[in-house]
Amino acid sequence: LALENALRRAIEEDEFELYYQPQYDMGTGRIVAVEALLRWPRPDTGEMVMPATIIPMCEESGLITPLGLWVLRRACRDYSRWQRQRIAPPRVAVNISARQFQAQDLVETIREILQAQQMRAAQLELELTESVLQTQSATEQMHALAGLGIQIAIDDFGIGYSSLSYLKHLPVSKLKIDRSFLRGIPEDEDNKAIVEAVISMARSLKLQVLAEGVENATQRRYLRARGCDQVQGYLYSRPLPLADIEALLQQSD
Ligand code: G
Ligand code: G
Ligand code: NA
Ligand code: MN
Repeated sequence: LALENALRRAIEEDEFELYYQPQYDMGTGRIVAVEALLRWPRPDTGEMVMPATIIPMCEESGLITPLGLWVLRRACRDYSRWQRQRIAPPRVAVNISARQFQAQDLVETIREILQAQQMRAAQLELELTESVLQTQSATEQMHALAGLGIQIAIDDFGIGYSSLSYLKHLPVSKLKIDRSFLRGIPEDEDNKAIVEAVISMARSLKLQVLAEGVENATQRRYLRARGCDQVQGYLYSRPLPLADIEALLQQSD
């Protein structure tokens, strides 16, 4: 409860920050998107609180609604700034939690934010986990978002339990292979089988595929040889605070 109260105050006091991690096209080497990642530098302890702590607590308490809104607004505001500076990558990616996705007014809220920031829908990508995809209303909401032109990526792909057939019926543009499957690549036979299966399935379904958690050149060579489209990970860049991602975008221009 102490943490919950502190989080509530953190929203009011505007204490959260977004870090950004770039996603690269393997063919061109260019940045195709940056993913917004939530951080809370706690003023009282000096600790950097991570999403794994923040998000579950906010989902339980309902704080995810104002926090999720803050994240969307901030990410789009930053993107709009990059457009004015002429350093904007093709897209900004924002994580949406399951509970946040259930809100009935999400589509309208996103439409208003895009309009306020003069962003095209195609410049926003939402990262949803498989757990979001289970219900009829979620399916309708995804179609409404995709209808606006928003890109939808499935995050942490492979760790959920959902059947794969749903992918055929949903307006998804990208699969993000969960970083746990990159561990031990290419020696780990099980992970190798999973990564290759996802890449091949993505190709059959005409989806983009991105590998998360790429940490070394061996993994990079392996992924390139298997036809993975995009990569994200410490080999390329850690998640960076605003000033640092802006410097990186400037250099990559
Ligand atoms: O930044 P870090 O790698 O610790 O993030 C861990 C997880 O938290 C990631 O899988 C990411 O999807 C999730 N996450 C990060 N930022 C946000 C956010 O703003 N909202 C939601 N719902 N999840 C986030
Ligand atoms: O899947 P999710 O959206 O949670 O992924 C983003 C998280 O993964 C961030 O918290 C980020 O700090 C972390 N991350 C990003 N790149 C790497 C990497 O190369 N290795 C590891 N171990 N974690 C990474
Ligand atoms: Na994510
Ligand atoms: Mn992920």
